[in-house]
Amino acid sequence: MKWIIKETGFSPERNEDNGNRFLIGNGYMGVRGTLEEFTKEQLVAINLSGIYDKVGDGWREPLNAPNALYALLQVDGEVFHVMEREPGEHELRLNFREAVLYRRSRWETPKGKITLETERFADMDNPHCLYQHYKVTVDYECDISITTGIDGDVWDIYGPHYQEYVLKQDAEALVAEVSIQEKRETVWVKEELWKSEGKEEIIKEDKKILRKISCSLKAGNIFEMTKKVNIRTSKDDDAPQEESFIFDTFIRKKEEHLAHWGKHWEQAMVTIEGDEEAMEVLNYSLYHLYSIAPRHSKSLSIPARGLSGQTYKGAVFWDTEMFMLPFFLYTKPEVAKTLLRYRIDTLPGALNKAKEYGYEGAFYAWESQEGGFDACSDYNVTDVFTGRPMRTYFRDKQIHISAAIVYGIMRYAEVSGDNSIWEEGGLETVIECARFYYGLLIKRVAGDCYELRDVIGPDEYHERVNNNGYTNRMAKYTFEAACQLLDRLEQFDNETVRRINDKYKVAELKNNFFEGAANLYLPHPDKDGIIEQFDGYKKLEDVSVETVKSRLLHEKEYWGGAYGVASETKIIKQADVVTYLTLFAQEYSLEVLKNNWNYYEPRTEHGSSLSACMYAWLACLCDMQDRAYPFFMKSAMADWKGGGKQWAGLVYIGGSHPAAAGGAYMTAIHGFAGVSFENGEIKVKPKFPAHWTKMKFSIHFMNTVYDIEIVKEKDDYSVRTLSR
Ligand code: IFM
Repeated sequence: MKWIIKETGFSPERNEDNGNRFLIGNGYMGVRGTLEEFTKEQLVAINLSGIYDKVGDGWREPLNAPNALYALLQVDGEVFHVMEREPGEHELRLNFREAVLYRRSRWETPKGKITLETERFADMDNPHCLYQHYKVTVDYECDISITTGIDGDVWDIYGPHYQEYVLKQDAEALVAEVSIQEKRETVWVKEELWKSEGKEEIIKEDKKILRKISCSLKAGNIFEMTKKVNIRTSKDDDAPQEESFIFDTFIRKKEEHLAHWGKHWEQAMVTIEGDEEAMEVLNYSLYHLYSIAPRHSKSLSIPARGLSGQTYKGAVFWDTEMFMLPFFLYTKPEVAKTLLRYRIDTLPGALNKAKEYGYEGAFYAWESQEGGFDACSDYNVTDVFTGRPMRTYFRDKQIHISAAIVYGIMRYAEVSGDNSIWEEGGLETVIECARFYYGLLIKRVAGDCYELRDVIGPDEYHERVNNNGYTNRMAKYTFEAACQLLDRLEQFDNETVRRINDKYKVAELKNNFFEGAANLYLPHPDKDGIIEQFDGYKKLEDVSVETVKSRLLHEKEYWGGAYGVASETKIIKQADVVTYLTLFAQEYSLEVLKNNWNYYEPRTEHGSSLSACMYAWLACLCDMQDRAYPFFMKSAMADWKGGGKQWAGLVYIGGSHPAAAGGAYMTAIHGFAGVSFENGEIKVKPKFPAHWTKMKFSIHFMNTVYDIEIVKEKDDYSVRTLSR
């Protein structure tokens, strides 16, 4: 495998996608794969994890740090900026084994050639640091200058967030200290630079502090500079690591960085023989996940668009627990725990949200920011026709979010065997989520079962529906999980038992949850084996995705909500019943699984990047690997290819797609490799696509690392599972 994603030739229309495709990061920050001379117009962003700000009536969103990687080249007084002077040769190349982004641009001038080569990486050992190498080669005698330093005029969607700028030169370093509005937090950026030669002039502008480095080069000469960028915020509580930045720091840091990633891949790489392309795009997906993993914190999660910008308000959705978690759980369980601790620590936010609606228990934020604050607005989409906010019900009605957190915690305990999660508040989290669903159960006078009415399932195009199968089954799962934990309460440590007994009437809760689980209505397969997505779905207009699309009056029009083109039809946004059946496949016959896949797939727009992987995984469970494969590839290529949906109405939703990356991993491990965990054991029942001959990967299970190798010979598989 080459471990390379590259783009050859410069096309300005690719700038936006390339920002996502060539992203580097270390969990503390994500650096969009934009070019050195770019500014906010080309969506440059050093997106910071876990720090948010709100300006006026705008949406609260995460911060982009001042950009200290900025550098603009001039030769003999003329600007060499790709947008103004197209390079004859241009290549962006991300080596995702190394996690280093390389750029090479060459301009031909009447006098000769100018070549610019850069590389950058985000330090994996010190999450505050970024490194950059910048090299100019000329083949004729000329004067060059590089204007470089800190560009504090950052890209914001709902900014500007920085209120006060303190820009200074401190010893040799340039420093920008910017204070943000909402809570008067501060972001500091320090740029230290080593250069091969040249004189320097400091330029201070409103929001920028730059140095213009000038020198004369002879034909064949090279100018080089390396940079260390240090970013801290007032939220950081770790001690700064003071280290002088000298000539060979970049080289040494790069070696350490490569060693770190080398170790990571020993654990995380998935080898696929017989399909180089699939192996490449899958591991590229894993690169994205690891680049945004919050390893520097004990309690932090991953936003739906990773660290690629401020889209979706930098908020955490169910994407993390349902799609990204397995990768971390099987390869870096400590990161999985960090993600779940974020949910446990934001339980107070979920309890408050429930109270706000007059509910019991924990209603987690649909779009979670710091402290579990729900960033989801009641008007979350802007209408393309009127420019007005549209009332949407994601925040109020997407109640399946709380069950996703329970699902994540249960999976963590089951796979890691780490019971400390219960002592740390996992138990209360599950109980409060179960209390939430219990309080929402509705029983009709004449009926004999409980219902969950007025909800939104994973398919967001149909709002305020009754008895969404996925939601009901996940609520039942939550009751079952809570019952199971309360049943074995006495096995937990004394302190946990005491805490729970002090807080709750355990016997009563057990009764309630048992009753909830036993009586909650679940839609049964009809005579054709189809599970109705929600009450009344079958009566909706049965048209094709293309027909619905043809009814759009505007390309950015939102398909769902009260007047959306899909709302009165059977066309759904993303896997819904299919997600339900994937997670609970063992409860249904193969025929039911297949019938639903065949029924819902043509009715699914796949308008969310979360959709394809569920179709892929369920297809594997239905022994339809050939049908699974294109969906798997779609999921794994969400960022490799780019071109995903950019707009929901007039709201920008572009960025990277970590849930699709995690979904591709789940499909590979659970679908094609057929891994499951039963009674404390790993079971492997492979179902390869026709051309795959071998898979190799490692999995953490119950505190042990297992190396799994599956070889396909003719129609037979041999499986070798070795514990390390
Ligand atoms: O969580 C998803 C949701 O299911 C569909 N809309 C986008 C969200 C963030 O990825």
